[in-house]
Amino acid sequence: NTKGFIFDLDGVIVDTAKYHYLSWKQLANELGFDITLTQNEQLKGVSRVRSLEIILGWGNKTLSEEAFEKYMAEKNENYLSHIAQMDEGEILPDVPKILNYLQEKQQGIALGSASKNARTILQKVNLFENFQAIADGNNVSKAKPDPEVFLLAAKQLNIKPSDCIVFEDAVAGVTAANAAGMISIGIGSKETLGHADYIFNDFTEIQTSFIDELINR
Ligand code: G16
Ligand code: MG
Repeated sequence: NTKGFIFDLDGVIVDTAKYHYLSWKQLANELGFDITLTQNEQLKGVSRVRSLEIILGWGNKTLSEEAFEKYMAEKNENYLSHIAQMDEGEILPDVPKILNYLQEKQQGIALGSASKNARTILQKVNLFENFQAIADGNNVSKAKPDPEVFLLAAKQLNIKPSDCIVFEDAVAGVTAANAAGMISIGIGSKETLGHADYIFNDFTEIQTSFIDELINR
């Protein structure tokens, strides 16, 4: 019995949301306004382009196409300076335990992330070798909540979507997994991820017996 287990990156494997936040906040400050942590929730799982559009809306700013590109590049440069400092210590609790268990059970393991920096981050935290397939912001044209990134991950694994399980922390990501016809597992709070098939606060709450159930269903 082989299932495809697809992991989102930011908020599921590592907490890079805090670095995205610092970089977007700096950019907003340059433009003369601020971003709150509550607002930041709405940027989770959202593409870089869409994030800047949303932020400009909050600040009531419009930019020329040229300036928009410049700010996107600047934000990414700033973000990459944080990423450069990352190591294995930033992997979220019990993620390696679950990845190792899935490998032991010979299951398909893929990444399904909106980030264009996904490969770099996996390498920094030394998890690159754990993934058989990587679908990220470089391979898709439609961002979550569109299911494209997860359908691509399933295709790369050569496992049909209905045999795939997605771990997601973002509202848009759970919606995307559901739209792909996959089992969605929300990592976070019941308040925000109520549309997921299962919800856990983090991987420490996920028992291997639950993984077995998913494999055998
Ligand atoms: C992540 C983050 C988003 C970020 C997006 C694009 O998605 O959650 O906040 O805007 O990637 O990242 P980048 O600017 O590195 O291309 P995910 O899908 O891994 O949660
Ligand atoms: Mg995420």
